[in-house]
Amino acid sequence: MSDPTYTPPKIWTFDEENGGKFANINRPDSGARFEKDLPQGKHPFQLYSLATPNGVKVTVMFEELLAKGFKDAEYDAYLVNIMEGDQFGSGFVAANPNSKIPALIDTTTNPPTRVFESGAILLYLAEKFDAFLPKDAAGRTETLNWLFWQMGSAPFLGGGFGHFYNYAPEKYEYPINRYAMEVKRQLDVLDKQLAENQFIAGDDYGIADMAIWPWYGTLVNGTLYGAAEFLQVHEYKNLVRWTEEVGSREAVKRGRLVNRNWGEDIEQCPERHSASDLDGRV
Ligand SMILES: N[C@@H](CCC(=O)N[C@@H](CS)C(=O)NCC(=O)O)C(=O)O
Repeated sequence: MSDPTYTPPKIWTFDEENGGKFANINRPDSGARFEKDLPQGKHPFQLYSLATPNGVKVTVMFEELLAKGFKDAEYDAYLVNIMEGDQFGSGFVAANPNSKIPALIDTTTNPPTRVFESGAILLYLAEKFDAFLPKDAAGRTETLNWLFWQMGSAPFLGGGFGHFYNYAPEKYEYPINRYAMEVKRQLDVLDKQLAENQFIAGDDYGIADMAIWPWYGTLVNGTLYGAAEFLQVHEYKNLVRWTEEVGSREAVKRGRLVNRNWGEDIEQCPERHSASDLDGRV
């Protein structure tokens, strides 16, 4: 497996054995693998997701909107078990042709609107409710700078560092070094930004914080990949301060539990159809 003399063949071919932990779901093609409609509840928004960092961004946004008093932000959240391949059912693929959680259907439009990619979902909801996104051009642009920074940067943290440090079948020095360096560089970018600003995009908490916290906040608080010591995250003092401040928000605590089907019983809320589904868990 870790043959240092490996020479790529002239043409790459698919070998299921090379998929590691994700061998049963990864394939080099896209599209539906089986027929299955998505369930649908009674609320305006239907979310199909899982409590991974990309999923949590959206459930935190919904909980923040509800906490702010937007009653029309009620949502049904259904569990998509990506390790069992739920994302390849025909209904899910119709909602997101990229077969990745989170996927959202806004049933208040005619026809219903599908929204996929967590950053697009945050922006869609922020615009729809006119919340968590500054109205002035400069503030809005700065928020979008950081929202898109997250979308471009987190794959190096997740698909790069997290994959090789945590999931790969063996530890390989070259990729772990490469991605640890890049992730530390990213942590330094955030730390410097947070030295000058209370929140990521300035004085106000918003969708940039919601996008970045589930990845970088959980890395810093030690709940992502168990890599806090390896990356010496305590050195990023401003990032630690922000991680604690954002993590202590009630809506963040609630959002983290939605579509979660692991951990202690009290931390699990695989489906959410009403606020009371989370009561007593936070
Ligand atoms: N850029 C996408 C990434 C979504 C993503 O990678 N989702 C993962 C879980 S965190 C997934 O659904 N993986 C299933 C698969 O790759 O088959 C977003 O932000 O929405």
